[in-house]
Amino acid sequence: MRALTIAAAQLGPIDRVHGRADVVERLIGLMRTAKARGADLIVYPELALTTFFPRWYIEDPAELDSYYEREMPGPETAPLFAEAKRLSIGFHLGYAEKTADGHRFNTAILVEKTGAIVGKYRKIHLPGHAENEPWRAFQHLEKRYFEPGNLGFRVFDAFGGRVGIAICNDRRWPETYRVMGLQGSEVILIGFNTPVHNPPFPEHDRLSWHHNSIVMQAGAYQNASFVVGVAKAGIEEGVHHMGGSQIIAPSGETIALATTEADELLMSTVDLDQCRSYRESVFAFERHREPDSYALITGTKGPVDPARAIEIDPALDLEPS
Ligand code: CDT
Repeated sequence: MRALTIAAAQLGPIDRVHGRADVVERLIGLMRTAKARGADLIVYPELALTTFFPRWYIEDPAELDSYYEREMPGPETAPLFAEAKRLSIGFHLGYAEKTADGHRFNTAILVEKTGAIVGKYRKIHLPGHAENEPWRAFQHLEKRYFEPGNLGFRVFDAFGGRVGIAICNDRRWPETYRVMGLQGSEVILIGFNTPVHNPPFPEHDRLSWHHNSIVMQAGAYQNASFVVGVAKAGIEEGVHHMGGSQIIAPSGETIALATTEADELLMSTVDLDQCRSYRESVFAFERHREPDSYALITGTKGPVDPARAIEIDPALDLEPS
């Protein structure tokens, strides 16, 4: 048995008036409660330090810049690192990153119980659009405000296991999980901010919770990993963000589920050895995968017509004997 006690720290809304110091204080409060309940690791959502600013078309560069962290820890986040070290608890934190050479990423870090950063991931699948679209009730300008991540889907040996990180929209893509599964992931941490309303296709709105669960449950099962999905939830600046935070076992079963759209801690003590029975049987990749038949997965970004598909994978044109 390799036990790991995980606290998924769903956050309720963070509005523009809430400064970093207030938010960090809130995160520290949740951290203390999680520690008191025995947590080894507390997982905060995507962009956990500010409101979800991609909902606005922001023309003032100084205002836009105010949402990004230039250093981690910085002056306002240092107390979170200090408290983690004092309590001996690890954490995962999502934030907007601006690098020294001016690149902007939607980033998450993994911090060990010592307060040392042991993992960093920059969001690869950026949803939404790059230009202002005033017909929408609200914008989703991640394609304007971030570059696609350049660190790949890495895993980190930490907390007695192998930990992967993905961010929000990444959870909808099977490739995200499989690349980490192929590196032996055991726990995949996913922070998210998901508006319930989908402006181009409002008929999907009622399915937000269903889609949130099925993608993470499938990712967990198919890759023999625990998945910890953590939302920023509730009505934030007038936009309803879904909750639906959950901890999922490698069986694909949800073992802890948020019941509110506010600050809420979901606790679960998991046995990382539970990954083995799936990894050694139905998902023993080394025995059962057939990568020679997956050429289209990396050979094209979008759909192709059959003639182009054959160019990428000539097996698609073989005459059956
Ligand atoms: N933050 C994020 O990636 N949210 C998206 C919203 C839908 S796309 C406009 C998501 O996939 O949950």
